[in-house]
Amino acid sequence: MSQTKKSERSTTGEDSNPPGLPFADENPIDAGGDQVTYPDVSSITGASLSEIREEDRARALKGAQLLAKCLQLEGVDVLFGYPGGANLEIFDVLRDYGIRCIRVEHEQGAAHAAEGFARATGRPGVCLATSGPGATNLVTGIANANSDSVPIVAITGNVPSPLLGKNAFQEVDIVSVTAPITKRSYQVQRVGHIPAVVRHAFRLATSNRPGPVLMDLPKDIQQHYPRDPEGNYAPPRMPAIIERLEDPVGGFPADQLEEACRMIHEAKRPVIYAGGGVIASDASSWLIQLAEKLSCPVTTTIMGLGAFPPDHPLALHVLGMHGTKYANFAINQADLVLAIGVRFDDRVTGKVSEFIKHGKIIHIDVDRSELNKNKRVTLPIWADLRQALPQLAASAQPGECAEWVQQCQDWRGQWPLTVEQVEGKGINPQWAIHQLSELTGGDALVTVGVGQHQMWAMQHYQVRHPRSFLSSSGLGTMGFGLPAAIGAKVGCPDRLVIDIDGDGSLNMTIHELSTCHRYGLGVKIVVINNQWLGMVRQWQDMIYKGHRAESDLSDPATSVKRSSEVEVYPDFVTIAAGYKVRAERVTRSSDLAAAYERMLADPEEPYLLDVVVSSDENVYPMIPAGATYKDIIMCSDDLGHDHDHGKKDLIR
Ligand SMILES: Cc1ncc(C[n+]2csc(CCOP(=O)(O)OP(=O)(O)O)c2C)c(N)n1
Ligand SMILES: [Mg+2]
Repeated sequence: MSQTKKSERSTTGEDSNPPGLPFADENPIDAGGDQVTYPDVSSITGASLSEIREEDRARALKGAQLLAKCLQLEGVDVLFGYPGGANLEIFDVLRDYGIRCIRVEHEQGAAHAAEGFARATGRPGVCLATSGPGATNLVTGIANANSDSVPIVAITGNVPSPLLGKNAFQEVDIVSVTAPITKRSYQVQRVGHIPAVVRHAFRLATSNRPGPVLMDLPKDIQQHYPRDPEGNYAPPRMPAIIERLEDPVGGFPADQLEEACRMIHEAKRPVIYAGGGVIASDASSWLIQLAEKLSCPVTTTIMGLGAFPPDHPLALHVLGMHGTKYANFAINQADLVLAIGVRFDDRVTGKVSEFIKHGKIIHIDVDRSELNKNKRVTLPIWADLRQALPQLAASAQPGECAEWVQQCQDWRGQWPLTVEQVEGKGINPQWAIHQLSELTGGDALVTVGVGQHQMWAMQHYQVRHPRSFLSSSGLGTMGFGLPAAIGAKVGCPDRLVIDIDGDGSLNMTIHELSTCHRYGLGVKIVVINNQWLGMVRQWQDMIYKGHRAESDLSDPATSVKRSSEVEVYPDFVTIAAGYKVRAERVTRSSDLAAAYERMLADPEEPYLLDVVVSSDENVYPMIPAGATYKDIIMCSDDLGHDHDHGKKDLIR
């Protein structure tokens, strides 16, 4: 995310508001009709209870309570966290404010769970960690939320203010660490600032292009009570009234709407390229209306999966490195591309100068800095999709594109994504995912790890609803799947949530099985177990002459590897048993359907199904990094043999 980022840090002992933090409650407040006059927040300091006038003590709230109250006012009723010395004050009071904490097993899981919650529900997710290692364990999840524009609020405790900057026990300057990977990172300097910081954090996380915000509370801030110079208890207004940090982005400027409509009407080969922005702004139904009105084929990014129905006659499915051949051909042969809520990621474009080389591009995005960033476009439009798509759907008129639609449909028929299960052979991983898609009717909320299984899930799980395919797309974080599924299940308890994971990826956060058990979260985990860091193995085979350095996950002590009755390693079924999560392994294709049925039988029960698949499958289609759609590799035969290089030379 390339929005302006700032960190708001206090220096120890500094008494003023952090610069640039517009606390509107410095002035007497129109308290929205509650007739109470609140003190000037800059005159509120924090002090221990004994320093507050005796008669005020019974009703006085300390910093941790003010925080919990403010979270409650933001509508937070659940968060994901892990306790430690620097946040115990907060843990101590959460329940009093109706806030449930899902205690994960590692703080990375808390951040991913907050992401899963946010992406599944559309509401901001909250995670809470202690100082030092607790805070740094959040960092991967915060970076992940930043890459995928997910609104989360990360709360960290820190050492008491007087110890800041002194390399105190478990002190990390988490505000500086996270400044480049958040929309903003705050450190609360004074008890009276808590309501304004909370309000800012939630507004900023969710406004315009969403993203992560961090707020760091030194321990004394959590422990102290707000008081004025006379020793009166002086609670700041809750919620604070704040100035807006980001101006809302509107719809189309009139002249641009006219220009866009003209371009659309003239186009003979239009394609819509839709991304995560459509899902984040809940604009999928407008996307469908627009596509249908214009008879315009639609391809989505992995972030946009679920924004357009996969069985729609205009659907071209996913584009990019492992997208469909027909989507990649269509977008590159289009004369007009409507790029909606996308960011021209290199995994989509390949060689960017060749991407959509001849077509015009209209790019609509809420983040102005995305426009003309990776790819120069014909008409950049800075607009909120919630307004821009209805405007376009109302005003645009289709051109003459019937032949083009037919062409796209012919391509779809010509180059379908196929799955093949040969009787008696090891389970084909694509087929296993296809079967799951069929069995669940594409209605599940799916999370994934990172690797081949992620790409196969993207290709073969027919996602039918927005907010239903949660993938670490921008950062590619192995270990995302299980904690994200936990967050999604907490947010959407009535939905079927399935983590389609890789054996390597799951290993990174498998301890969160305990969270599933502890809180009775009926998350289903399907391990596409190929006994490899499969995507690494694929690249090593293609680029490093088959030198499979450190990508084998199987047990070196086992002589028979990766046949259908193998001794797989690690033994996920036994690990799951250790966490008291029911699990089974399936190695034969003929047993898979029944195993899925058993897994899905009880929606309340967490369940791990270890699907041992054939280990040498590769992900195709594949456009090698930095190549173009013409270089697409459809199967291993395309790579040629040693004497004839085929497309091998493209892969570097
Ligand atoms: C935290 C992290 N470390 C390393 C990588 C690099 N990486 C990308 S895919 C992959 C292999 C993943 O293996 P697995 O989860 O078993 O999935 P598979 O490809 O076998 O389906 C690796 C190591 C990564 N994406 N994330
Ligand atoms: Mg694997």
